[in-house]
Parts: sequence; structure tokens; C-alpha cells
Amino acid sequence: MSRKLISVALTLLIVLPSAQAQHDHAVSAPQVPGMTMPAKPAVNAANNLPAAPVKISGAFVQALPAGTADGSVYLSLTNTGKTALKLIGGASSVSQAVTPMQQTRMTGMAGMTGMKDLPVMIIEAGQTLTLRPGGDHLMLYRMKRVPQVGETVSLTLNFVGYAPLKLKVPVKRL
Ligand SMILES: [Cu+2]
Repeated sequence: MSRKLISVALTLLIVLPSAQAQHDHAVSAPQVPGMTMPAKPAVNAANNLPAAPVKISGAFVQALPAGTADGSVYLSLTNTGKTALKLIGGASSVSQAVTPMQQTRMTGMAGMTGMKDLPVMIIEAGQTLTLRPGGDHLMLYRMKRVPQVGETVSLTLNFVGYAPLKLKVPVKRL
């Protein structure tokens, strides 16, 4: 990040502290860079880490209008291991990072939802975690370009203690 961008981000952080953790994937307006920066993907690719004991199904990237800043990946993750799996994010061919996000509801504000970064998404042993539209998701943080229907997005998911998991994910309209 350039020095100029950093100073802009800092200024916005000071002016708009409440803008953090809320965004709308359907809106193409520029986003306030006050949102929590995603954690850097763990550097473990070169180590002899075992493959994560996880089964992925139904994975897709949501098709979005051109110019949309952030995207979403939905999928089911089944932990076939004996201990909890910790998903801490990842990378994709179309975004700066992949970040676990939690859908939140604001009490007292009918229908208002927001979202916040989850540092860790936990999948308990033997359980399936399903990320569906309207709920928790993996965010394609700051897309370099918006993938189109018919395309396949390369995705890497990082689980604590395991080798990065590589996936090819189709793009679908909701
Ligand atoms: Cu999100």
C-alpha cells in the first residue's frame, strides 16, 4: 500500500470509526477503507503439513455486477477429522484476500443486517458448516475484477495446522 493510501485510510478511520464491519456486496459504490484489514494468509505452503481433513461441497462464487468491490463464496465444509478445524482465510485468483465473514443482525433495526470479519471460522469435528446466501460467507475481499458466470475461480483455503486447500469454484447467479 502506498504512503498516500495509508494516510487516506487513517484519515477515514478517524473520521468514520463506525463504518467498520459493514458493507453490502450488492452496492458498487466505493467502500470506506475503515473495515478491518484481513489477516495475511498463513505462510505454510512450503512446510510438510498434512492435507486438511475436510470435504467441500456445493461451492460457488456469487455472480455480481461489474464494479462491485467485494464478493462472496458459499460452500459446505465437512470436518472429517477428530478435532475442530480452524479456517482463517485464504486467497483467490480474483481478490486481494479471502476472509471469513459473519452475518450480523442489529437489534432494534428491523431488517438491518451487517457483517464483520471473523478471525477464525470453526468447524467442529464431524460437523458440517454450510455457508449460504444471506448468512455467514467467505468474502472475496477487494476484487481485482468481478468474475462472470461460466468462469472458474481458483480458491485457496487456509486451515490452522494444515496445508492450504486448493479449490476450483464456479461462478453462479443467485
Ligand atoms: Cu462480506
